[in-house]
Amino acid sequence: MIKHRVAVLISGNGSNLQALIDAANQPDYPAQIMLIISNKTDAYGVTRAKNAGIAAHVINHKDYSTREEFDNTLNKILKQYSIEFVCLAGFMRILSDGFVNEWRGRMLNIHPSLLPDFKGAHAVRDALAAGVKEVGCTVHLVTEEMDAGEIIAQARVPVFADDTVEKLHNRIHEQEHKLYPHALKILINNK
Ligand code: 4DW
Ligand code: GAR
Repeated sequence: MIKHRVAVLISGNGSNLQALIDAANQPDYPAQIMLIISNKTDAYGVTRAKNAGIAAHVINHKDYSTREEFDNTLNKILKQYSIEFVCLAGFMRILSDGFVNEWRGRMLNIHPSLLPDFKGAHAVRDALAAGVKEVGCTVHLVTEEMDAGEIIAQARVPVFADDTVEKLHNRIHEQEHKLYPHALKILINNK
């Protein structure tokens, strides 16, 4: 079994990172998480990486004067680790066109809605406010345009009358943690 080299980019809790780490620890899963990069020093996902014995780098975007400089540092580290695929998992920095171009077709993102519905940074809140009866999550290829790349996989989640944003997002998370490893495997097997 060839295990392809994957990096996960995070900015926060990293529950999707944890799902990818756990999936990659299965001997028959076609990927190994080699590297985590966070743009936030206090992201709990960094602790998850250390607990899993996976290399973790924190690159604070405030240390760079332009997005391109930040992205170039990101790219240098990815190349140092011979990374083949990048997974954005709660990574909240917009990546420049040059970086997206370099990783076109090899970089995934997970979004907590059934794209193309509810794009943007407040998808769960917007879906709840819209009163829809069903939401979900989407794994898609990353492009210059936000939340717009080719969809790799989606999962549906019911909305209940007494749902709060937190309760609904937790129900979506449960599906995300199954969807992301499944979607990454699809991408790797299609390459
Ligand atoms: C995404 C889209 C917009 C923002 C944050 C996340 C989805 C995934 C993603 C991250 N970086 C990306 C994507 C993407 O789909 N395509 C590209 N880059 N090219 C967003 O608006 N982030 C803002 C900052 C938020 C923060 O730091 O808290 C921003 O201005 O970067
Ligand atoms: C996930 O729910 C993911 O769908 C969402 O951030 C959360 C990260 O959680 N992504 C976006 O909203 C992108 N616009 P995690 O840090 O526990 O994986």
